[in-house]
Amino acid sequence: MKVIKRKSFIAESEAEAIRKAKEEFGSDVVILETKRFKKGGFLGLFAKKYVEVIVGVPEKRESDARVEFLAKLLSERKDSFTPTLTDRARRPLSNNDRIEALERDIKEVKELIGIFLERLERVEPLSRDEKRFGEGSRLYNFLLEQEIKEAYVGEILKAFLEKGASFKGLSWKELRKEIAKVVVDYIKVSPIKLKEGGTQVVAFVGPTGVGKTTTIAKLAAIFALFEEKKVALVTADTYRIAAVEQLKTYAKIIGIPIEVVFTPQEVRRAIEKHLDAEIILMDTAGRSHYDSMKMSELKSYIEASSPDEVHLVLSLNTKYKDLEEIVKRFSCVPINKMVLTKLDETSTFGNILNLVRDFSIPVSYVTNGQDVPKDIEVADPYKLSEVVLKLRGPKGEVVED
Ligand SMILES: Nc1nc2c(ncn2[C@@H]2O[C@H](COP(=O)(O)OP(=O)(O)OP(=O)(O)O)[C@@H](O)[C@H]2O)c(=O)[nH]1
Ligand SMILES: [Mg+2]
Repeated sequence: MKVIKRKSFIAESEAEAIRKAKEEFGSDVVILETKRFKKGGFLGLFAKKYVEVIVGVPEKRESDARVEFLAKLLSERKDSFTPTLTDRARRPLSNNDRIEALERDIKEVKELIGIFLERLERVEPLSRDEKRFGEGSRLYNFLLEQEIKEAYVGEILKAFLEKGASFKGLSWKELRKEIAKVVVDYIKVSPIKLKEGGTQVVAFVGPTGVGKTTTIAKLAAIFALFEEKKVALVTADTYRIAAVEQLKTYAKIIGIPIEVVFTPQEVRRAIEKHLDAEIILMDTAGRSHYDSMKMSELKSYIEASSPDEVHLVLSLNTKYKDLEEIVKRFSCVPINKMVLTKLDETSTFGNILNLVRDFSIPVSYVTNGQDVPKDIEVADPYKLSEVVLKLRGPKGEVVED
Protein backbone atom coordinates (compact mmCIF):
# COMPACT_ATOMS: atom_id res chain seq x y z
CA MET A 1 0.00 0.00 0.00
CA LYS A 2 1.30 3.41 -0.96
CA VAL A 3 0.85 6.24 1.54
CA ILE A 4 0.41 9.57 -0.19
CA LYS A 5 0.20 11.82 2.89
CA ARG A 6 1.28 11.74 6.54
CA LYS A 7 -0.03 13.90 9.34
CA SER A 8 0.23 13.96 13.10
CA PHE A 9 -2.79 14.38 15.39
CA ILE A 10 -2.41 15.17 19.08
CA ALA A 11 -5.18 14.56 21.62
CA GLU A 12 -5.69 13.51 25.21
CA SER A 13 -6.52 9.97 24.16
CA GLU A 14 -5.59 7.74 21.27
CA ALA A 15 -9.27 7.33 20.34
CA GLU A 16 -9.73 11.10 20.17
CA ALA A 17 -6.63 11.54 17.96
CA ILE A 18 -7.87 8.83 15.58
CA ARG A 19 -11.33 10.40 15.49
CA LYS A 20 -9.77 13.72 14.42
CA ALA A 21 -7.71 12.00 11.73
CA LYS A 22 -10.74 10.18 10.30
CA GLU A 23 -12.72 13.39 10.32
CA GLU A 24 -10.09 14.99 8.12
CA PHE A 25 -9.13 12.13 5.81
CA GLY A 26 -12.00 9.63 5.95
CA SER A 27 -12.08 6.15 7.43
CA ASP A 28 -9.33 4.77 5.19
CA VAL A 29 -6.47 6.34 7.20
CA VAL A 30 -3.83 3.99 8.60
CA ILE A 31 -2.03 4.49 11.89
CA LEU A 32 1.71 4.62 11.32
CA GLU A 33 2.95 5.52 14.76
CA THR A 34 1.65 6.27 18.27
CA LYS A 35 3.62 8.33 20.82
CA ARG A 36 2.66 9.19 24.36
CA PHE A 37 4.05 12.24 26.16
CA LYS A 38 3.34 14.62 29.02
CA LYS A 39 3.11 18.35 28.81
CA GLY A 40 2.74 21.27 31.26
CA GLY A 41 2.72 20.83 35.09
CA PHE A 42 5.36 21.95 37.54
CA LEU A 43 8.69 20.21 38.21
CA GLY A 44 7.41 17.08 36.57
CA LEU A 45 4.24 17.10 38.64
CA PHE A 46 0.65 17.56 37.44
CA ALA A 47 1.70 17.29 33.77
CA LYS A 48 -1.12 16.35 31.36
CA LYS A 49 -0.85 13.13 29.35
CA TYR A 50 -1.12 13.37 25.57
CA VAL A 51 -1.08 10.94 22.67
CA GLU A 52 0.34 11.76 19.26
CA VAL A 53 -0.93 9.58 16.46
CA ILE A 54 0.75 9.80 13.08
CA VAL A 55 -1.54 8.63 10.33
CA GLY A 56 -0.99 7.93 6.70
CA VAL A 57 -3.54 8.46 3.89
CA PRO A 58 -3.35 5.53 1.49
CA GLU A 59 -3.50 6.08 -2.23
CA LYS A 60 -6.94 5.20 -3.55
CA ARG A 61 -6.85 2.08 -5.61
CA GLU A 62 -8.37 2.21 -9.07
CA SER A 63 -10.88 -0.47 -8.14
CA ASP A 64 -12.03 1.53 -5.07
CA ALA A 65 -12.59 4.61 -7.19
CA ARG A 66 -14.58 2.53 -9.66
CA VAL A 67 -16.79 1.08 -6.99
CA GLU A 68 -17.34 4.57 -5.58
CA PHE A 69 -18.30 5.85 -9.02
CA LEU A 70 -20.62 2.90 -9.53
CA ALA A 71 -22.35 3.47 -6.22
CA LYS A 72 -22.83 7.12 -7.11
CA LEU A 73 -24.26 6.29 -10.52
CA LEU A 74 -26.61 3.70 -9.10
CA SER A 75 -27.93 5.99 -6.41
CA GLU A 76 -28.34 8.94 -8.78
CA ARG A 77 -29.99 6.93 -11.51
CA LYS A 78 -31.98 4.57 -9.38
CA ASP A 79 -35.33 6.13 -10.36
CA SER A 80 -34.75 6.05 -14.08
CA PHE A 81 -33.25 2.58 -14.11
CA THR A 82 -35.74 0.86 -11.87
CA PRO A 83 -39.02 2.72 -12.03
CA THR A 84 -40.81 -0.54 -11.29
CA LEU A 85 -39.39 -0.59 -7.77
CA THR A 86 -41.29 2.53 -6.79
CA ASP A 87 -44.45 1.45 -8.61
CA ARG A 88 -44.42 -1.83 -6.80
CA ALA A 89 -43.82 -0.20 -3.48
CA ARG A 90 -47.09 1.75 -3.78
CA ARG A 91 -49.50 -1.14 -3.63
CA PRO A 92 -49.91 -3.50 -0.69
CA LEU A 93 -48.23 -6.85 -1.27
CA SER A 94 -48.77 -10.32 0.16
CA ASN A 95 -45.73 -12.01 1.74
CA ASN A 96 -45.15 -14.13 -1.34
CA ASP A 97 -45.41 -11.08 -3.55
CA ARG A 98 -42.95 -9.31 -1.31
CA ILE A 99 -40.38 -12.10 -1.59
CA GLU A 100 -40.86 -12.30 -5.33
CA ALA A 101 -40.58 -8.53 -5.68
CA LEU A 102 -37.46 -8.53 -3.54
CA GLU A 103 -35.90 -11.30 -5.60
CA ARG A 104 -36.70 -9.44 -8.77
CA ASP A 105 -35.23 -6.24 -7.39
CA ILE A 106 -32.06 -8.00 -6.28
CA LYS A 107 -31.74 -9.56 -9.72
CA GLU A 108 -32.22 -6.16 -11.36
CA VAL A 109 -29.63 -4.54 -9.13
CA LYS A 110 -27.20 -7.43 -9.71
CA GLU A 111 -27.65 -7.07 -13.44
CA LEU A 112 -27.04 -3.35 -13.24
CA ILE A 113 -23.94 -3.80 -11.14
CA GLY A 114 -22.71 -6.40 -13.60
CA ILE A 115 -23.26 -4.06 -16.53
CA PHE A 116 -21.50 -1.18 -14.85
CA LEU A 117 -18.57 -3.20 -13.60
CA GLU A 118 -18.08 -4.66 -17.01
CA ARG A 119 -18.38 -1.22 -18.55
CA LEU A 120 -15.97 0.30 -16.03
CA GLU A 121 -13.43 -2.42 -16.66
CA ARG A 122 -13.38 -1.39 -20.28
CA VAL A 123 -12.92 2.35 -19.89
CA GLU A 124 -9.62 4.16 -20.04
CA PRO A 125 -7.48 3.68 -16.95
CA LEU A 126 -8.79 6.09 -14.36
CA SER A 127 -6.93 9.35 -14.28
CA ARG A 128 -8.53 12.59 -13.19
CA ASP A 129 -11.93 14.30 -13.22
CA GLU A 130 -13.35 14.77 -16.71
CA LYS A 131 -10.89 12.41 -18.34
CA ARG A 132 -11.67 9.69 -15.82
CA PHE A 133 -14.43 8.06 -17.76
CA GLY A 134 -13.25 8.89 -21.24
CA GLU A 135 -15.91 9.54 -23.86
CA GLY A 136 -18.62 8.15 -21.55
CA SER A 137 -18.54 11.27 -19.43
CA ARG A 138 -18.38 13.55 -22.48
CA LEU A 139 -21.36 11.73 -23.95
CA TYR A 140 -23.39 12.03 -20.75
CA ASN A 141 -22.84 15.80 -20.67
CA PHE A 142 -23.46 16.13 -24.39
CA LEU A 143 -26.86 14.43 -24.13
CA LEU A 144 -27.83 16.73 -21.27
CA GLU A 145 -26.70 19.75 -23.31
CA GLN A 146 -29.10 18.67 -26.06
CA GLU A 147 -31.79 19.19 -23.39
CA ILE A 148 -32.76 15.55 -23.26
CA LYS A 149 -34.37 14.91 -19.88
CA GLU A 150 -31.90 13.43 -17.41
CA ALA A 151 -34.03 10.33 -16.87
CA TYR A 152 -33.98 9.62 -20.60
CA VAL A 153 -30.23 10.19 -20.78
CA GLY A 154 -29.93 7.45 -18.14
CA GLU A 155 -32.27 5.21 -20.10
CA ILE A 156 -30.33 5.70 -23.34
CA LEU A 157 -26.98 4.95 -21.72
CA LYS A 158 -28.43 1.93 -19.99
CA ALA A 159 -29.84 0.61 -23.27
CA PHE A 160 -26.47 1.26 -24.94
CA LEU A 161 -24.59 -0.67 -22.27
CA GLU A 162 -27.11 -3.49 -22.23
CA LYS A 163 -26.42 -4.06 -25.89
CA GLY A 164 -22.95 -5.03 -24.71
CA ALA A 165 -21.48 -1.88 -26.24
CA SER A 166 -18.45 -0.05 -24.96
CA PHE A 167 -17.31 3.56 -25.05
CA LYS A 168 -13.77 2.50 -25.73
CA GLY A 169 -12.17 2.48 -29.14
CA LEU A 170 -14.89 4.59 -30.77
CA SER A 171 -14.34 8.06 -32.13
CA TRP A 172 -16.67 10.80 -30.89
CA LYS A 173 -18.65 10.57 -34.12
CA GLU A 174 -18.86 6.77 -34.07
CA LEU A 175 -20.00 6.90 -30.47
CA ARG A 176 -22.83 9.31 -31.31
CA LYS A 177 -23.79 7.07 -34.24
CA GLU A 178 -24.09 4.13 -31.84
CA ILE A 179 -26.23 6.20 -29.48
CA ALA A 180 -28.40 7.31 -32.44
CA LYS A 181 -29.13 3.61 -33.01
CA VAL A 182 -30.53 3.46 -29.47
CA VAL A 183 -32.50 6.70 -29.82
CA VAL A 184 -34.09 5.57 -33.08
CA ASP A 185 -36.20 3.03 -31.18
CA TYR A 186 -37.87 5.80 -29.21
CA ILE A 187 -38.90 7.93 -32.18
CA LYS A 188 -42.20 6.78 -33.56
CA VAL A 189 -43.42 8.33 -36.78
CA SER A 190 -46.64 8.29 -38.75
CA PRO A 191 -47.25 10.49 -41.79
CA ILE A 192 -50.72 11.06 -43.27
CA LYS A 193 -52.28 7.83 -44.51
CA LEU A 194 -54.62 8.09 -47.45
CA LYS A 195 -57.66 5.84 -47.68
CA GLU A 196 -58.34 3.50 -50.56
CA GLY A 197 -61.24 5.14 -52.35
CA GLY A 198 -62.23 7.52 -49.51
CA THR A 199 -61.51 11.00 -48.18
CA GLN A 200 -58.93 11.43 -45.47
CA VAL A 201 -59.85 14.46 -43.35
CA VAL A 202 -56.80 15.85 -41.55
CA ALA A 203 -57.07 18.75 -39.09
CA PHE A 204 -54.15 20.83 -37.82
CA VAL A 205 -54.31 22.46 -34.39
CA GLY A 206 -51.80 24.24 -32.23
CA PRO A 207 -50.72 27.47 -30.55
CA THR A 208 -50.50 30.76 -32.45
CA GLY A 209 -47.78 31.29 -35.00
CA VAL A 210 -46.23 27.81 -34.90
CA GLY A 211 -46.61 27.29 -38.64
CA LYS A 212 -49.98 25.51 -39.09
CA THR A 213 -51.02 27.40 -42.22
CA THR A 214 -47.56 27.23 -43.77
CA THR A 215 -47.36 23.47 -43.10
CA ILE A 216 -50.79 22.95 -44.70
CA ALA A 217 -49.68 24.92 -47.77
CA LYS A 218 -46.54 22.76 -48.03
CA LEU A 219 -48.51 19.52 -47.70
CA ALA A 220 -51.23 20.67 -50.11
CA ALA A 221 -48.59 21.46 -52.73
CA ILE A 222 -46.81 18.12 -52.25
CA PHE A 223 -50.01 16.02 -52.36
CA ALA A 224 -51.54 17.96 -55.27
CA LEU A 225 -48.51 18.69 -57.43
CA PHE A 226 -46.01 15.92 -56.71
CA GLU A 227 -48.30 13.03 -55.78
CA GLU A 228 -51.14 14.15 -58.03
CA LYS A 229 -53.82 13.58 -55.42
CA LYS A 230 -57.12 15.40 -55.33
CA VAL A 231 -56.78 17.89 -52.47
CA ALA A 232 -59.22 20.37 -50.88
CA LEU A 233 -58.62 22.90 -48.10
CA VAL A 234 -61.00 24.01 -45.37
CA THR A 235 -60.03 26.86 -43.12
CA ALA A 236 -61.60 27.86 -39.85
CA ASP A 237 -58.73 30.25 -39.31
CA THR A 238 -60.85 33.36 -39.74
CA TYR A 239 -59.47 35.16 -36.72
CA ARG A 240 -57.26 37.27 -38.95
CA ILE A 241 -58.26 38.39 -42.44
CA ALA A 242 -54.63 37.98 -43.51
CA ALA A 243 -54.68 34.32 -42.49
CA VAL A 244 -57.60 33.53 -44.83
CA GLU A 245 -55.93 35.42 -47.65
CA GLN A 246 -52.65 33.61 -46.95
CA LEU A 247 -54.19 30.17 -47.53
CA LYS A 248 -56.45 31.35 -50.38
CA THR A 249 -53.37 32.56 -52.23
CA TYR A 250 -51.63 29.21 -51.81
CA ALA A 251 -54.81 27.36 -52.93
CA LYS A 252 -54.98 29.52 -56.05
CA ILE A 253 -51.33 28.94 -56.95
CA ILE A 254 -51.60 25.18 -56.38
CA GLY A 255 -54.97 25.10 -58.17
CA ILE A 256 -57.09 23.46 -55.46
CA PRO A 257 -60.45 24.46 -53.89
CA ILE A 258 -60.68 26.15 -50.50
CA GLU A 259 -63.67 26.63 -48.18
CA VAL A 260 -63.69 29.33 -45.50
CA VAL A 261 -65.92 28.42 -42.54
CA PHE A 262 -67.13 30.56 -39.66
CA THR A 263 -69.07 28.06 -37.51
CA PRO A 264 -68.76 24.36 -36.65
CA GLN A 265 -71.93 23.64 -38.71
CA GLU A 266 -70.27 25.15 -41.76
CA VAL A 267 -67.27 22.85 -41.33
CA ARG A 268 -69.44 19.78 -41.78
CA ARG A 269 -71.05 21.21 -44.89
CA ALA A 270 -67.67 22.21 -46.34
CA ILE A 271 -66.30 18.70 -45.86
CA GLU A 272 -69.38 17.08 -47.38
CA LYS A 273 -69.01 19.34 -50.40
CA HIS A 274 -65.54 17.91 -51.09
CA LEU A 275 -66.00 14.20 -50.45
CA ASP A 276 -64.64 13.59 -53.94
CA ALA A 277 -61.21 14.74 -52.70
CA GLU A 278 -58.71 12.12 -51.55
CA ILE A 279 -57.50 14.42 -48.80
CA ILE A 280 -59.02 17.44 -47.05
CA LEU A 281 -56.58 19.53 -45.02
CA MET A 282 -58.25 21.65 -42.37
CA ASP A 283 -56.65 24.76 -40.88
CA THR A 284 -57.70 26.15 -37.51
CA ALA A 285 -56.94 29.44 -35.81
CA GLY A 286 -53.99 29.42 -33.44
CA ARG A 287 -55.17 29.21 -29.84
CA SER A 288 -53.50 30.27 -26.71
CA HIS A 289 -53.74 27.01 -24.76
CA TYR A 290 -54.46 29.08 -21.64
CA ASP A 291 -57.63 30.54 -23.20
CA SER A 292 -60.27 27.97 -22.23
CA MET A 293 -63.06 29.74 -24.21
CA LYS A 294 -61.06 29.49 -27.42
CA MET A 295 -60.06 25.91 -26.62
CA SER A 296 -63.68 24.81 -26.30
CA GLU A 297 -64.49 26.60 -29.56
CA LEU A 298 -61.67 24.63 -31.21
CA LYS A 299 -63.11 21.45 -29.71
CA SER A 300 -66.50 22.09 -31.35
CA TYR A 301 -64.85 22.66 -34.76
CA ILE A 302 -62.95 19.38 -34.40
CA GLU A 303 -66.02 17.47 -33.24
CA ALA A 304 -68.06 18.84 -36.15
CA SER A 305 -65.47 17.85 -38.73
CA SER A 306 -64.80 14.42 -37.14
CA PRO A 307 -61.36 14.21 -38.76
CA ASP A 308 -59.51 10.96 -39.42
CA GLU A 309 -56.32 12.53 -38.09
CA VAL A 310 -55.61 15.50 -35.83
CA HIS A 311 -52.03 16.80 -36.01
CA LEU A 312 -50.81 19.01 -33.18
CA VAL A 313 -48.33 21.50 -34.61
CA LEU A 314 -45.50 22.36 -32.23
CA SER A 315 -42.61 24.71 -32.78
CA LEU A 316 -39.33 23.20 -31.62
CA ASN A 317 -38.03 26.58 -30.58
CA THR A 318 -40.37 26.43 -27.57
CA LYS A 319 -38.96 25.51 -24.18
CA TYR A 320 -39.90 22.05 -22.95
CA LYS A 321 -42.02 23.14 -19.98
CA ASP A 322 -44.26 25.08 -22.38
CA LEU A 323 -44.37 22.24 -24.92
CA GLU A 324 -45.49 19.90 -22.15
CA GLU A 325 -48.27 22.27 -21.11
CA ILE A 326 -49.36 22.79 -24.74
CA VAL A 327 -49.68 19.04 -25.38
CA LYS A 328 -51.64 18.56 -22.17
CA ARG A 329 -54.05 21.41 -22.88
CA PHE A 330 -54.55 20.51 -26.55
CA SER A 331 -55.35 16.96 -25.51
CA CYS A 332 -58.94 18.15 -25.05
CA VAL A 333 -59.14 17.28 -28.77
CA PRO A 334 -58.15 13.78 -29.92
CA ILE A 335 -54.54 14.44 -30.99
CA ASN A 336 -52.98 11.50 -32.80
CA LYS A 337 -49.91 12.96 -34.52
CA MET A 338 -47.42 15.79 -34.05
CA VAL A 339 -45.87 18.09 -36.64
CA LEU A 340 -42.60 19.58 -35.38
CA THR A 341 -41.82 22.95 -36.94
CA LYS A 342 -39.00 25.47 -37.02
CA LEU A 343 -36.16 22.99 -36.61
CA ASP A 344 -34.09 25.65 -38.33
CA GLU A 345 -34.71 28.04 -35.45
CA THR A 346 -33.19 26.02 -32.66
CA SER A 347 -29.81 24.50 -31.91
CA THR A 348 -30.79 21.65 -29.59
CA PHE A 349 -33.12 18.83 -30.54
CA GLY A 350 -33.52 16.82 -27.34
CA ASN A 351 -37.14 17.97 -27.14
CA ILE A 352 -38.00 15.68 -30.05
CA LEU A 353 -37.07 12.77 -27.84
CA ASN A 354 -38.67 14.22 -24.70
CA LEU A 355 -41.97 14.69 -26.54
CA VAL A 356 -42.20 11.23 -28.08
CA ARG A 357 -41.17 9.58 -24.80
CA ASP A 358 -43.48 11.62 -22.60
CA PHE A 359 -46.56 11.55 -24.77
CA SER A 360 -46.26 8.52 -27.09
CA ILE A 361 -47.64 10.58 -29.98
CA PRO A 362 -45.91 9.79 -33.30
CA VAL A 363 -44.32 12.56 -35.38
CA SER A 364 -45.81 13.00 -38.85
CA TYR A 365 -43.68 15.76 -40.43
CA VAL A 366 -40.90 18.13 -39.54
CA THR A 367 -40.48 21.56 -41.09
CA ASN A 368 -37.26 23.48 -41.33
CA GLY A 369 -37.87 26.81 -43.03
CA GLN A 370 -40.42 29.22 -44.48
CA ASP A 371 -40.25 28.08 -48.11
CA VAL A 372 -43.40 26.45 -49.50
CA PRO A 373 -43.28 23.59 -50.41
CA LYS A 374 -39.56 22.91 -50.00
CA ASP A 375 -39.03 23.10 -46.23
CA ILE A 376 -40.89 20.03 -45.01
CA GLU A 377 -39.92 16.38 -44.61
CA VAL A 378 -41.78 13.23 -43.74
CA ALA A 379 -40.60 12.34 -40.23
CA ASP A 380 -37.89 9.69 -40.46
CA PRO A 381 -36.78 8.09 -37.18
CA TYR A 382 -33.24 7.46 -38.44
CA LYS A 383 -32.74 11.02 -39.60
CA LEU A 384 -34.37 12.50 -36.52
CA SER A 385 -32.26 10.45 -34.12
CA GLU A 386 -29.18 11.71 -35.98
CA VAL A 387 -30.49 15.27 -35.73
CA VAL A 388 -30.82 14.79 -31.95
CA LEU A 389 -27.21 13.55 -31.84
CA LYS A 390 -26.02 16.47 -34.02
CA LEU A 391 -24.87 14.10 -36.76
CA ARG A 392 -27.29 15.89 -39.06
CA GLY A 393 -28.39 19.48 -39.22
CA PRO A 394 -32.04 20.68 -39.04
CA LYS A 395 -32.48 20.22 -42.79
CA GLY A 396 -31.31 16.63 -42.59
CA GLU A 397 -27.90 17.42 -44.03
CA VAL A 398 -25.04 15.25 -42.78
CA VAL A 399 -22.76 17.29 -40.51
CA GLU A 400 -19.08 16.95 -41.35
CA ASP A 401 -16.84 17.33 -38.31
N1 LIG B 1 -38.05 29.46 -39.74
C1 LIG B 1 -39.23 28.86 -39.94
N2 LIG B 1 -40.33 29.60 -40.01
C2 LIG B 1 -41.52 28.97 -40.21
C3 LIG B 1 -41.62 27.56 -40.31
N3 LIG B 1 -42.94 27.26 -40.47
C4 LIG B 1 -43.59 28.43 -40.48
N4 LIG B 1 -42.76 29.46 -40.32
C5 LIG B 1 -43.06 30.90 -40.25
O1 LIG B 1 -43.76 31.16 -39.05
C6 LIG B 1 -44.66 32.24 -39.23
C7 LIG B 1 -46.06 31.82 -38.80
O2 LIG B 1 -46.49 30.79 -39.68
P1 LIG B 1 -48.03 30.46 -39.91
O3 LIG B 1 -48.09 29.30 -40.84
O4 LIG B 1 -48.81 31.66 -40.26
O5 LIG B 1 -48.40 29.99 -38.43
P2 LIG B 1 -49.83 29.59 -37.87
O6 LIG B 1 -49.61 28.52 -36.88
O7 LIG B 1 -50.76 29.29 -38.99
O8 LIG B 1 -50.23 30.95 -37.16
P3 LIG B 1 -51.70 31.40 -36.63
O9 LIG B 1 -52.67 30.97 -37.69
O10 LIG B 1 -51.60 32.86 -36.48
O11 LIG B 1 -51.89 30.70 -35.35
C8 LIG B 1 -44.58 32.61 -40.70
O12 LIG B 1 -43.71 33.69 -40.85
C9 LIG B 1 -43.99 31.36 -41.36
O13 LIG B 1 -43.27 31.65 -42.54
C10 LIG B 1 -40.41 26.80 -40.21
O14 LIG B 1 -40.39 25.57 -40.27
N5 LIG B 1 -39.24 27.50 -40.02
MG1 LIG C 1 -52.61 30.15 -39.47
